[in-house]
Amino acid sequence: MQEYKLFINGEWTGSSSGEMFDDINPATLELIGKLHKANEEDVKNAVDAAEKSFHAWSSTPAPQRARILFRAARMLEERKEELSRLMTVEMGKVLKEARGDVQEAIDITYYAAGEGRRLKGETTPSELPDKFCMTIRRPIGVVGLITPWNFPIAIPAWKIMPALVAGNTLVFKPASDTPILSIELVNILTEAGIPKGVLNLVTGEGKTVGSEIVHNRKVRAVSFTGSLETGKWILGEASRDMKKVSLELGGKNPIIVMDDADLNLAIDGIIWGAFGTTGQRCTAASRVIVHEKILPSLLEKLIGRTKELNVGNGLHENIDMGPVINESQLRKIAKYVDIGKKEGAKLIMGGNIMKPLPGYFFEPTIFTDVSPDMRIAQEEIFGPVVSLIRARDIDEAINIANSVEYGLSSSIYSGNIRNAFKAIEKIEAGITYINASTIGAEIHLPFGGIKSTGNGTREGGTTAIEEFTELKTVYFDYSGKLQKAQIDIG
Ligand code: UN1
Repeated sequence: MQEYKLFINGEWTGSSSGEMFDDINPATLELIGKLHKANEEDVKNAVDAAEKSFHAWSSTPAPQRARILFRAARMLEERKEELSRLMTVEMGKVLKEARGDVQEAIDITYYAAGEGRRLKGETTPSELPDKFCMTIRRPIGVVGLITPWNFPIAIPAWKIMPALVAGNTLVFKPASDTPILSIELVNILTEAGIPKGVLNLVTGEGKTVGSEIVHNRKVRAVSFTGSLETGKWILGEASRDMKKVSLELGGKNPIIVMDDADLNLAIDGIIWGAFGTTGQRCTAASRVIVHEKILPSLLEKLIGRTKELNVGNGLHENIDMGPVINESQLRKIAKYVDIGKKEGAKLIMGGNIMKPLPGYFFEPTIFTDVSPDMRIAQEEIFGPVVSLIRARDIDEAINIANSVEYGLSSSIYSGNIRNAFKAIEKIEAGITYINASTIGAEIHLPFGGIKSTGNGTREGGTTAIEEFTELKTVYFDYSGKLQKAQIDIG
């Protein structure tokens, strides 16, 4: 069985505890690798290595840093199919989606590399003569990255690539359910030429590895994608040291379907948003808010289409929906189905763990008669469960959409421009799709949410550069005399 070590200061290193943990294929329950379990001491070593390498890396011209990323992007492209297969084996998502995940990593790597020749600040006039004003971008320093398992290579790449091109050095903790893909990513970046100490990888538990990253005084920023509960804890702890924190947390994303919608198009979007990636996206469509006039016909079509979904091992090309990631997620989903039934929602399809299959499979599940305040309509389930909620008109639909604590993605299906613009303006979310599902964000646009979904940062696009840089304001006075702003004028 292959063993995977930690990557500290350019060396693959055994953990100081000597402990290991297993990486399991969620579709077959086969062991696919053994990982070294880092402890606090390992993280300290990784942070020290990142700190030592910061001066040289941040002094390297950004276009030169970017050349390494361009090389890494080409290597990712060459290895796309192999990495995609590995992803399906390690994480369970179907092969087509795994290819999309790797493609997203390729795209963000090229995009971030392009930023090496931009990293723009701005220039502006001064209120005084012979004085020049501008802003420049500086790296933050040692940055801690903590990533989830649902996008095993795309989300690490969203964070790593902009952080590197901006000149930061990194301590990266991947999710314990999908560490091997992260190790492959680190291998690629190292082979592409990232110098030793600049990118360090520590695998292990949140309560030791994650906690040390969050508490270590030398770490100046933490970027985390994961649960609301962990995000709140990180924000509380890290802010005591005034660390810069960026959080991408949960979602309870609605699709509104109005009575003037193209119903077949809406059904396509619901199926894709609710059951794509087995519902395990923070952008997953877990609520469908339907105009009451079309509810019966929508339901009939939705049931028909859901019945056609093939659930199984995502390595087979005919499979539409793979397993969930692990046993505790499986139990959590089953628990929410029970909660929904007890709350009085009507379970009309699915609701069960698929026992005959060896892996962690759950049936595509549909609830109707869901009222907006039920727990299944409020809390993130992160599985293939969708709740249908009735609405009388657009205003009620938008009120229901906004009645949750999250605000990541949202969608409306309607042929009416007024409905679409109302949704654009009034839905409380970081992302709104018109006549498209809630998932499938493109990497060159800002990604993130409002309310409990995050703390205001956005990943993707140039906003990712903002996440990983500090602005410095520069005043350059070439008058040769003391000039007093706000005093010498006016
Ligand atoms: C996530 O689920 O954490 O838009 C991010 C999407 C993906 C990103 C999801 N590209 O669905």
